[in-house]
Amino acid sequence: MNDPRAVPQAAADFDAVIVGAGFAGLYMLHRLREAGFTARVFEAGDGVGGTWYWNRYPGARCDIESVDYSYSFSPELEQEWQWTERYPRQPEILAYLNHVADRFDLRRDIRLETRVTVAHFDDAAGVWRIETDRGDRCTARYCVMATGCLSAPKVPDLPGVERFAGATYLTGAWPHHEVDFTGLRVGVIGTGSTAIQVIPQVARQAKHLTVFQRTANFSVPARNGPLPVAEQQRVKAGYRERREVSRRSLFGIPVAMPDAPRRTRDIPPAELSASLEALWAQGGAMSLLAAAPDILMDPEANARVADFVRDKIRATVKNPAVADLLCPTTHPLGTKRLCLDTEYYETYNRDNVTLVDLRATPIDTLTEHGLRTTVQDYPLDALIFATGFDAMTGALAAIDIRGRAGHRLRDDWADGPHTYLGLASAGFPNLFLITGPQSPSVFTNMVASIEQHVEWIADCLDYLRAHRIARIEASENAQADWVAHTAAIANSTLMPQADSWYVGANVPGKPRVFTPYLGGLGPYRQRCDQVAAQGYAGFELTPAPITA
Ligand code: NA7
Repeated sequence: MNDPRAVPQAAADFDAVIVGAGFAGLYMLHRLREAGFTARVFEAGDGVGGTWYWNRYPGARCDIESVDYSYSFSPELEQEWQWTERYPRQPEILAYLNHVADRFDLRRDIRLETRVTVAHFDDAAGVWRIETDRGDRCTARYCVMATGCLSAPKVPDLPGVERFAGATYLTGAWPHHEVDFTGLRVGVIGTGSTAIQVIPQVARQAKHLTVFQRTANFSVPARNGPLPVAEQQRVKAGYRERREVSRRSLFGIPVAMPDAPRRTRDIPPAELSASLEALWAQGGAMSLLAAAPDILMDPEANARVADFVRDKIRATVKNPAVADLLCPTTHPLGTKRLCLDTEYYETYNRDNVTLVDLRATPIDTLTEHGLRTTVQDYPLDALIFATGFDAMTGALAAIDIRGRAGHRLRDDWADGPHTYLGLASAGFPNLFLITGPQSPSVFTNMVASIEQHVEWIADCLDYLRAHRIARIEASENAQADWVAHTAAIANSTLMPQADSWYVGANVPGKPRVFTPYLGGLGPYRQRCDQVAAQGYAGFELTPAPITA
């Protein structure tokens, strides 16, 4: 007898369309093909790599160590690839991803220079209808958004920008050729993670560099350097265990979850200072955060570490007035992304670098010859916008996504994203998000989070095929509970206090919602596994009709 709940399932061009060919899209394609599904990837860039394709600015580097910021799914890949530095540079990560595309023969299913503009769910046929800016039209049973969390760059709407006669650069869409700033007067707008990488590099080349700072940020030295072969071999010998610790950890790095975290206020001041000094000397942002386990919960704990970093800034920057400006005062440490740098603060000791405080003297306009604040003209030959991204939702909002009964994702999310586990959204059957809003994503090593999502999605599609399920859709109730749970965790921390891109504060008009899931990758993985083990609890599954 036919199941009365059964829904149509017309033939489709592909089992899945995947949007984006960065870390997420490449692995999703590989995993689906391995499981016997057909898939097509559409990628806007003319090469694979996602974030690492676009962000080619000088100094671009990952803030997670190379040996961890890499795929774990293939032990052979793990063993054969050689990293050269503790923290990988953009060209090296891009080369790695190109190697992955070749090694797993992924390119034949990837269409480059093709941006997905439309993804509509056809209720009657039970397929997604996809359109691209090249006029492609195709259907797929599933649509997987591998669009990235930081992939929609944001240029501020500054008056006079069209008048500026010099060259302008956007860090998130950097030219593919080398840019030479030798002999030029260069301006950088922004002092986030990106600017903190770009500024020391450009300062070495430019005749003069003017940094326009609106908000000072906390930054920790990377202590980057070559990765000795012996050290890499040691990691490779113990990779399985290292990866396992990362998979169960809070941040997706090989630091085990503490059994009974100590409160910072219980740590004697001398012991805390000694451990902070040691971590500062060793370098790395995540480990500094781990030094005070309640740093994101307890204002007093936070202040102790923040004071330590401010003291370091003052000890490094020779001009006390400049040092003062560089000391963050607007937010607790870690509530904006804690930056990782190489000689960032030292750069302000150079004679050819000027720091401008945009809070005291805001930008008035760009002119033909430079930038004018409310008090002064700064002549510039080139201007770099290191002004960030419409994070977490920007790339999804740029696509016309419509689900069941014409639901528009943009409308449904007008008051902030609504997802179940950051993987799916009610009203959008057979649509999956990789590292979507309300998943751990940017609060972890992205590659570890991507692998967890990709594997969960691939297993899910396998289950649906085996059980002849035509549609999977997040239930409204499960979604509401998940959104509330995500918000409750965020609100129990200091995180929402900062005007960060985590809350969308950097995009005028964006609803203020704390978007990443802060419960940690390990616990989140357990929850996702539990959902799957319970036959996809919290999802509505609709069978396909039995055909003779
Ligand atoms: P961020 O962290 O969003 O930083 C952007 C910077 O640009 C930040 O200092 C902003 O100041 C500044 N900004 C943005 N708009 C303006 C205007 N209109 N005027 C002056 N200054 C402005 O982006 P990043 O690219 O550095 O880093 C994003 C993530 O990529 C990073 O966290 C890593 O995860 C990788 P504000 O703080 O808003 O006052």
